[in-house]
Amino acid sequence: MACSRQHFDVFNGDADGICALQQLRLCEPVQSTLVTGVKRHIRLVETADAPPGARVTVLDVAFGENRAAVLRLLERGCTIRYFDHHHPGDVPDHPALETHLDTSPRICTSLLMDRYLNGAARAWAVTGAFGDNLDGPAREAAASLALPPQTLEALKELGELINYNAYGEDVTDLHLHPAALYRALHPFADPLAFLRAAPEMALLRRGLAEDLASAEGHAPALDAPEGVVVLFPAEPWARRVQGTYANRLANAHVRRASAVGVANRDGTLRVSVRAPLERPYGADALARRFPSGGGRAAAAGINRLAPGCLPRFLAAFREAFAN
Ligand SMILES: [Mn+2]
Repeated sequence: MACSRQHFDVFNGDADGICALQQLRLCEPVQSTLVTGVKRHIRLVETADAPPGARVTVLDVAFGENRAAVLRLLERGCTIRYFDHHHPGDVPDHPALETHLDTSPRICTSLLMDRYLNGAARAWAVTGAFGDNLDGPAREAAASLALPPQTLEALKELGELINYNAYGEDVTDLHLHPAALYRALHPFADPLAFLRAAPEMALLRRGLAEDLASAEGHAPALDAPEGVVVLFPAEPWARRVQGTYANRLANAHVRRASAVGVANRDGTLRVSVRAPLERPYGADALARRFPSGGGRAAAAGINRLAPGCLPRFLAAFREAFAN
C-alpha cells in the first residue's frame, strides 16, 4: 500500500488503538504511514520519522512516555493530535498540539474518538471498548444503536480477538502484525461484516482457544478472598494469552482482583494486574511499588519483577485489594 509522508497514524496495536484509528479513518480517509507494535510497545512516537509539516495522530499510548518525542516533532514543524486515556503527566501548551485526554476509568481511546466524531462509527467504538474490557461503557455506548443481543456479543468477541492479537514480547509472538490487522479491517465500515468474512478472525479465534487451553492447565499461585494470581512459563502462548486471561479472571470474579505473571526470557516476571471490576481502583498504586511498574487505576502491570520479589508482590497484592 502506498504510504503518505504527510499523514502519520501512531496507534497502540491493541483493539482500543486499532478501533480508534478505524473510526477516525472511516470519517477522515487519508493515505497514512502506520506506526504501531505490540501492546506493550508504548513509546511509539519516537519511531515516527515524520517530516516538517506532517500531520501526526497519536492514539492510545501514554502521553508521558511520548512527551519528549512529541516535543521534538512539534519543534520540527509537525502538527499533532493526541487521543488517550492513560495518566498523561504534564502536558505542554503548544499551538500545534491538540489533545483529547481523559483518565476516567470508564473511558477508553475508542470512546474518546466516538465523542470526537459524534458517534459517526459507533459500532467500532463499541468494539474497541469491549476490547479494553470496558463491558459496561461498551454496552452504554451501544444503546443508541439498538443492536440485538447476539450482535452485541459478536462485537464483544471481535474486540476481544483484536485485543488478544496485541499481546507478546515483540511482533514475532503475534499471529498478525497489528498494522496488517488494521489494513485487513479498514475496508469494513461494519465490524460484523469483518468478523464474519475475514480469515484473520478465524485464525485468531483458533489461536485464542488453543492458548486458553494451555493456560487452563496451570493452577493459581494464589487463590485468596482478595484475588487470584496465576504464573505462566516463558512461552509464546503465555505471552499472547496473558491479557485475555487476566480479563477472563477479572470477569469471572468481579469482586476479586487478579494478576497474571509470565516469565520473561531473562527470568524476570511480567505481571498484569486487574483491580476488581466492582471496585476498579488500586492496580496502578500496587504496580508502582515495584521497579518498572505502572498503568491505570483499573489495570496496571510490572514489566520486570525479580523472581526474589514474588513473595513481597503476593503480600502487597493481598494488602492492596483487602476488603
Ligand atoms: Mn486503551
